[in-house]
Amino acid sequence: MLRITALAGGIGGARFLRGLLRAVPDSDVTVIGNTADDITLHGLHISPDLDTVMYTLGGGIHEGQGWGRADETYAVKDELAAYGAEPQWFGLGDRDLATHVIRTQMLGAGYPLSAVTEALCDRWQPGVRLLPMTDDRVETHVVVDEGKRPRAVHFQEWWVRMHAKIPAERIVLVGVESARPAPGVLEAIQAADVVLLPPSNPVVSIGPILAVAGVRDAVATTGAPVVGVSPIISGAPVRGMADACLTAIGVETSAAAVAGLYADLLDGWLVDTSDAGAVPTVEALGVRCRAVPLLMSDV
Ligand code: FO1
Repeated sequence: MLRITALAGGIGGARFLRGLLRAVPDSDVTVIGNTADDITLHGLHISPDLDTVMYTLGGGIHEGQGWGRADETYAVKDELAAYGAEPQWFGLGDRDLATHVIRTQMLGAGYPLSAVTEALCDRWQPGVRLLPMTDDRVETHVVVDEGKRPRAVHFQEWWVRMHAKIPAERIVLVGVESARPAPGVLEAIQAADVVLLPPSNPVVSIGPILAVAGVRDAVATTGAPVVGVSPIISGAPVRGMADACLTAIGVETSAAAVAGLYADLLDGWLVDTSDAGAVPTVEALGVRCRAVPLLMSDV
């Protein structure tokens, strides 16, 4: 039984994992999910990246969006808007709300996020063990300067309301200094036969997971091969706004530059055939590199 451990964020990571499970159906896959996108809205704790993995692998995802539920309705959202409840820029569907109600109830009863995630996955049966990177609170905030003076906004506001159009002066992982890996996270990396970095956002998805104490070291010292898949194809993100995030940390938006972010961890890096020119650059980092078709158009 091949033991695979993958660090994953949202849409790109979830879609890659869906293909992975088809490609190696009899493997034992553990997914360490990003929780720095988490946000509390209308009193509810929302975990976008965990939910995208859970819904995508569990068969409930809104396929076109890559987040939220299929066959969704927005009656509650409309009612909240009728009351003038803010914010209105984050679309919470009626079906999706049930997930956040359960999560908030269980967190309020004292269960850690890892136990909550296990309970939610008991319904969805995603076919992987989904672990939050930490049970502690970590939130990505973005410092933007809209002319008056710099201010920090939650990542979701920058991503969803501002469409990452206002440059991020800085991206800050609030709380990461005191965050500990969730139960099973380090063990899953150390016990893996292979560790994968799917094509998730390197700055706001994979980055926060690696920033949790002990995780980067565990990946760096695991005996298993560590292989990553470029989220950048032909110099651009496939979807999402990883380019705006990479620019914020002064990194070029290219398959080779992202490999450079993980060079100390990687044994292998896959770039798209359109980026075959990057292979020598990546191999010069001491990372084996192959150019293969990376664009995921179906399962
Ligand atoms: N993304 C949007 O662009 N607009 C939304 O209104 C929105 C709502 C939303 C609700 C629940 C959820 O789990 C995710 C949601 N997302 C929305 C996506 C979210 O911003 C991203 O999935 C991640 O945080 C970035 O990968």
